[in-house]
Amino acid sequence: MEAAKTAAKAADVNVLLVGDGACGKTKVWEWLRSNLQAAADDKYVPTVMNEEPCQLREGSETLCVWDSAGPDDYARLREMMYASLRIDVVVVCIALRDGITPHDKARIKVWVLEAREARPSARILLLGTMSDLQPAGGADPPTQLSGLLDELGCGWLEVSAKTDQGDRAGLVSAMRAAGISGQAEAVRRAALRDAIPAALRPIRASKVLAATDALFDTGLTASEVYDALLSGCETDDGRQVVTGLGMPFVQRMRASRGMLGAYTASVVGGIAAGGVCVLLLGLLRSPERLK
Ligand SMILES: Nc1nc2c(ncn2[C@@H]2O[C@H](COP(=O)(O)OP(=O)(O)OP(=O)(O)O)[C@@H](O)[C@H]2O)c(=O)[nH]1
Ligand SMILES: [Mg+2]
Repeated sequence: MEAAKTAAKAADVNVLLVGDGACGKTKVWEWLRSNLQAAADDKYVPTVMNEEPCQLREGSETLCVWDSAGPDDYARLREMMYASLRIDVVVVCIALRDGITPHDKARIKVWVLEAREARPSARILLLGTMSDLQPAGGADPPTQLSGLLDELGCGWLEVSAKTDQGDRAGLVSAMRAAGISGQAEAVRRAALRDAIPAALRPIRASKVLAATDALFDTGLTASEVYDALLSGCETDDGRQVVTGLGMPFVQRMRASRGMLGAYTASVVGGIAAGGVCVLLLGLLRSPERLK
């Protein structure tokens, strides 16, 4: 894994291919590195750990594309890859051999959720594989998936590694663009979060309210707003100002990574430490921001 980590560190953009077992990830990976013979070979060898990067150059950037194992049993292995390879872009692969089925839509959501949990800063692309096996007739995949693509904010591309069909250059350029824009967004979010602690001094309810509004207006998620406010509400003598954030926020916390427990603990801990309680009525005023 050390060699893989070194390659990932040197790359400008790291891309991870994910998707169900036998959906064609490894063949896409071979196709991307122009190993057309391996891509066209019908032999199926399930992947467990493929530490070899597919290195590509796009403009002045280098990309590393990493293959992964599809079955659920390998979730922990993928989790490790997301973090240690510093994944910027996740390509969720869906085999088009039966067109797009309701099962495919459910599985896409599962893969997107896994990616967002493991690597919240990564951008996501959806890739239809095995386009040579796509049944004739019926709506095309982007039309069938249009609602889902809007909901997930993902782009769509399709290829056949076996028959060398699909826009390889377009895929590489989409991966690069997604990686670069995701990194810029991560830097912007980190700068915003860092700016909040200073902006809250001295801590007043009106300032906390204004900071909350400003953070939501810039598109940070509820948990990022929460983290920024809590770090900004630490007083110089180490006491935490308790932020009573309103029910919509708490509900959102429950949905996002079990943060309700952390929230409750900080409220209780803050009260025990003699902190000041600030009730953020602004969040009750506009719960639609929490969606
Ligand atoms: N017809 C056709 N078959 C394909 C294509 N891509 C992959 N296959 C076949 O599908 C099977 C699985 O492909 P893999 O690329 O190994 O699948 P995978 O997603 O890497 O599977 P895991 O490593 O188990 O997660 C192989 O038998 C491939 O030959 C394609 O574009 N067209
Ligand atoms: Mg594989």
